[in-house]
Amino acid sequence: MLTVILKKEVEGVFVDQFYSFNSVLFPSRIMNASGPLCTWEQELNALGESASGAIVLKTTTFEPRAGNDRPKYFENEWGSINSNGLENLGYKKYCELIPKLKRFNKPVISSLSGFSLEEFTTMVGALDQAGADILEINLSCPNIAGKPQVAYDFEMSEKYLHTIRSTTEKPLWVKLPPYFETIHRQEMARILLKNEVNGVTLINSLGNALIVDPEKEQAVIKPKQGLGGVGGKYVKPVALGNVFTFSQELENKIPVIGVGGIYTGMDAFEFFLCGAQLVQIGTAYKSQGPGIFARVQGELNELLQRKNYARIEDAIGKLKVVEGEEYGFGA
Ligand code: RRO
Repeated sequence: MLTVILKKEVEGVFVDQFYSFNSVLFPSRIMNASGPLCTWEQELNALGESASGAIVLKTTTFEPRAGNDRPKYFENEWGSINSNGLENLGYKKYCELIPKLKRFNKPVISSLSGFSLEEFTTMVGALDQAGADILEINLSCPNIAGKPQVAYDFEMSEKYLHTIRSTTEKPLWVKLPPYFETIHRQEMARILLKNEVNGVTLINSLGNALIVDPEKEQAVIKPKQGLGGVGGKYVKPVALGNVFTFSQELENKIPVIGVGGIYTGMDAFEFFLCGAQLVQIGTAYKSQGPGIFARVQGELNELLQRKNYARIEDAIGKLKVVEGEEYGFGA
């Protein structure tokens, strides 16, 4: 097995208008999150034509899936809830699409989730062969009834990642759910380091949450009695906390990809301050479409200029601790 060696000094370097991560060149640090508007060929082409720094595909499964019953998506001013249920074309179809997506000259990141370890390894082998630049192992889909998220089972996560790592030389990212205890973040960071993963995407939606319509006195989505994964503004502080702790625990050996509540350049900046090297946009991309990537990039550039940062690298991981009493009682 060839181990992709991550050296702090080569990660995130800006080379000829591209950022290099895992020896893969990204035209921007801002891209779509796996989930919204990245299932069908037309949506993937639109991402290719947009300013998104990569084309991240909807999590694929072994077999094609129609997903859960509708209505399975709802959005309000604070964010979204989904119970998509892994609606996707199945990995064989994505293996056909990936070579075509290479014409856009940006990384093609294939997200996948197996219902068994064998399904994972078969798909990893095929998507690697098809030309995916990075494989994002989704251990955190919250919406399959009776299938708990693998990432909340540390023993199983370790077993899965160990085996998957030995089946491919391609960069492996792992998509994780939010963790709420420091010790859980530390334990998962240890597993990621031990199994030589190359990126960690934080966070998936906040699982098994509920949004209620008080007028109709009912849940806003249908599957699983209305329970689903929440994203958007609702989850940004949870995402930032996870990004911050994981960045510290991983000591820059594994880049963190931040996701959860990015609507503006300022939101993206907060993720970079907390240690994210790259960021992804989910809920806001779904409601605003592919134009969002250029807008957020433009806002970030303006913000950096206003704050006298020559480049975003200078702000990454630079979150300060509070000194004095600026945020004390009465502030
Ligand atoms: O398809 C989904 O229901 C879904 C997935 Br795979 C995921 O990873 N996260 C999410 O919020 N929804």
